[in-house]
Amino acid sequence: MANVIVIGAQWGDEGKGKITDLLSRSADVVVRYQGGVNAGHTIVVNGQTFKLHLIPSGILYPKTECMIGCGTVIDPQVLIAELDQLEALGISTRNLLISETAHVTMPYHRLIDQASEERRGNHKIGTTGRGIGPTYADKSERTGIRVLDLMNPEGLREQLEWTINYKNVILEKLYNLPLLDPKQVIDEYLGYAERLRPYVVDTSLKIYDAIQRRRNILFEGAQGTLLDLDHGTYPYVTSSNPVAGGACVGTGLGPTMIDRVIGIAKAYTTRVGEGPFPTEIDGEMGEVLCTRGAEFGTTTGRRRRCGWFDAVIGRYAVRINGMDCLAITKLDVLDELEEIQVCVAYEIDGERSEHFPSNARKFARCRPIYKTMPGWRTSTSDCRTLEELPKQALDYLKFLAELTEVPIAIVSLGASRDQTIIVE
Ligand code: 2SA
Ligand code: MG
Repeated sequence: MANVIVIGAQWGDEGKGKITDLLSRSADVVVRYQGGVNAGHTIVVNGQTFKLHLIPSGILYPKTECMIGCGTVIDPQVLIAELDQLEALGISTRNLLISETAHVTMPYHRLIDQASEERRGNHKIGTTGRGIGPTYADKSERTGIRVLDLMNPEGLREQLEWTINYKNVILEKLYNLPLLDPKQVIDEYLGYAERLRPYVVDTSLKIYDAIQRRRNILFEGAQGTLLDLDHGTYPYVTSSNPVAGGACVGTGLGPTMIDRVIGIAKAYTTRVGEGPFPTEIDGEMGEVLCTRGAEFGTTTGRRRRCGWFDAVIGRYAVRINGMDCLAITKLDVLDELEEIQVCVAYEIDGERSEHFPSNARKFARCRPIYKTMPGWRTSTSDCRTLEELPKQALDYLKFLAELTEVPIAIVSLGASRDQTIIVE
């Protein structure tokens, strides 16, 4: 197993939760390296559904250490609710560690995220409204509050007094919003600090230590490649780096210590929020995928836009992440279709291109060139080996592997752990 990064190869919601949960079985340590409570993983174990936003799903395994790395942003209120939820279900959170240098989402981040989206009107990003962008903006602007600041009550009082007065000017003058009461926010966050204190450490040191002890580490990406701040469909992206490279920066680990990168892609494509999406399906077929695939956000409940598999994006994700193999999820959602389209290339301004354009304006003009594949029209959800799959389904997978130029290592055919084919 060694040190593996799991990333989303599309626009998020590829089913990373289930695959990381599966791989967590052989991992000693599971680490989140970017994003915050905009992520949402749904895991079904023995018929029980868990929704986690910040805590790695590895927490469900009693011996797995789980870390929230320095590249994440932490909303303590949500994190504590997750801890409470797990503990209420009898799941120990003793193995959780939180980076002391991760940044903290504050009430003004959520307010500014929502207000700025409203202000953008037609230019809105379609964010999750969880304050993610403003938290990362403060990190870059160097006005952020870090976990280690929370752990120092005296310093925090002074720091927050200054910061909240500064943010109040923005809230009032720019967005016409009521002012925050510094004392109230300080008291609230001091309370959170005490609840979180036992978990806070230098996670980079812990990860390095685990590597020296030859532990298997799983780096769990949130969102997906096309939502990457640098490599995604900017400005319709999130404010962090979900790509594999982000795992090094977001944990404090050198690239020579990574052994393998696994990309997760749905057998079709979905996207939440605004921004171009060449293979998006309008009308009835989009509705069919949305309903059969239960395509609603874990975090916000928003309906996901649905489209066909896009191999141009697949190849791009393979390149940007240095991907070794793919896990294809939700193949069963296509079970009843008579025909399935796969985007093999784009037409851009009258010319055929096999490559994802880094220019976002160009990307918005891309028209998909499809190859039509026959459907299989039988249920695949009980298949446990490739041989058990209908021929058309196997051909479909082979075609995806050929187009993306990486082998398919895992096929997922439903939400539960056992609805999976591991390709030997
Ligand atoms: P943000 O809130 O600043 O990160 O939003 C910026 C863009 O990133 C997209 N985004 C996501 N897209 C898919 N899944 C995400 N996580 C949740 C989930 C989404 C949900 O796992 O289901 O519940 O709605 C996620 N997080 C961010 C977002 O839609 C914007 O396009
Ligand atoms: Mg998700």
